[in-house]
Amino acid sequence: MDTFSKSVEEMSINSEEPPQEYVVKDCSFGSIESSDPSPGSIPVIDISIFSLSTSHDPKEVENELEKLRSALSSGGCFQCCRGKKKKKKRKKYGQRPLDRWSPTLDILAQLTRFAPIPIALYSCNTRDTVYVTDSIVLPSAEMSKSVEEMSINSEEPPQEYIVKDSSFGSIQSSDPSLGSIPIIDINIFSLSSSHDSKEVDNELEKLRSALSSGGCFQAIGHGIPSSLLDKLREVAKQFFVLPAEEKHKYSRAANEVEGYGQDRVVSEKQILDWSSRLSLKVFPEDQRRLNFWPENPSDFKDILHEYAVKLKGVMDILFEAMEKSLNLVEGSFSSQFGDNSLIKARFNFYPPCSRPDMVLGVKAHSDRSGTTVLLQDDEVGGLQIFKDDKWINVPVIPHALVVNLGDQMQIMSNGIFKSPLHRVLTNTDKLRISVATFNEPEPDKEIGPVEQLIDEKRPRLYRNVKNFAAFNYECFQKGKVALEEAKI
Ligand SMILES: O=C(O)CCC(=O)C(=O)O
Repeated sequence: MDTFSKSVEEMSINSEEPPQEYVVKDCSFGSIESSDPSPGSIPVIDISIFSLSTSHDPKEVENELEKLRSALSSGGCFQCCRGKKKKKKRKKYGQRPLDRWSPTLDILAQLTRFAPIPIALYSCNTRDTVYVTDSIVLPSAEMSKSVEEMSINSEEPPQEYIVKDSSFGSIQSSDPSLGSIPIIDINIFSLSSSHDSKEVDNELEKLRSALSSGGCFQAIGHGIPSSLLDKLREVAKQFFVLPAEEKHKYSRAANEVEGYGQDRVVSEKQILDWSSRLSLKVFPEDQRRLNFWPENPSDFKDILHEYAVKLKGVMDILFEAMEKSLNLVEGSFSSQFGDNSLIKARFNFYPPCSRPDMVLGVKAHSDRSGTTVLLQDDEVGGLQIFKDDKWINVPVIPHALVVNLGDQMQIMSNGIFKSPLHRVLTNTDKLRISVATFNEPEPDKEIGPVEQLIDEKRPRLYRNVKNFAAFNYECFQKGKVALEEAKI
């Protein structure tokens, strides 16, 4: 249509009557005239009060926090200002250029670092109005403290950390029997090893059995030098014990996964983990966001890089062995990950906690990855795997790597391999460090059960899924389990 192809700018300049296509006929949200013109329906909040560097009294901060909570949980929208409005003539809030607001926006990002929903900042039509696309869970006064701070002051964990009940048994319900997690010498699977085929077959059978029962084993003979593993734990510890301001240089933004921070809050009922984390993408190498890689300690980057390269080799050996253990065609699993599969590292820091009977370092979960390889603390245990309906301690073997499968391998193996539930306990006097690395397929690749593993006796259990990470996140927010939702 002729008029339709004109731009709104053109029509406006000529003061033309808007064509039919622009005319709002009816709307389930009320007519255009039915708006409330009263000013003040959109709250104005002075967010400078939340800045760490201000010296407002706690009552003032609490009032403004309450105003913020109320604004976001009613309209989901507010206008922010910074400091008290001065009497003398100055520009209105809404007319400042957005770049002058960036410190304000930083404060807001800090404040809402628990928010799962990206905060959209609109600078054109709504001018500097900060608009939150959905209700967010705001940190209570206690929640905004880090677990490190609370641990140093031996504070009682706030309610948000207390595990109330669990369908998988209470915190105390663990079985301390050691040795139930198999130990596998993966050197036997490497091409350069000179083991006879009987030995290889025995170890492959052990691998198949471990992965199809508990979904977890401890790998020895992986070839990564013990000195490198020790250094990795050491730089992790050096980073986490830095002052808060230093660590906050690497803080994860509200809508991001990478960076330093605590548990991401995605639902109001979520029980928080007594741990801090630093999450970094290590492969593909060109997707590394080095601004999140700590400068301090100075050898952090090199040590992580060296570990990651060696670990990639270990993961390749594991894929091949897993395929062989099920008599699959070579590449049945690995090809589903793609040439640019992801490896993400998560450094976990668990400070001592005064209530290990009521608080978990990490709540029970299965990993959404394909395969997870975990370097445990060399002294302090805490990791437990849910196997045969009970929680089993994973013993500390200082230079072994704990391998546990993730949900995507359970799907690819058509349910033969298991992605185990696991959790981490806290303790009263020792801090614990671990480094988990997650291998995931390229997000655009569709994954699904390997055809060779589908037959009449074992029909296809799962449908094909693309971008499992996003699917998993969506399910979690709705209180659903991704593996269940992927079932046919
Ligand atoms: O710290 C551990 O032992 C386990 C960590 C873990 O489960 C995770 O990072 O997902």
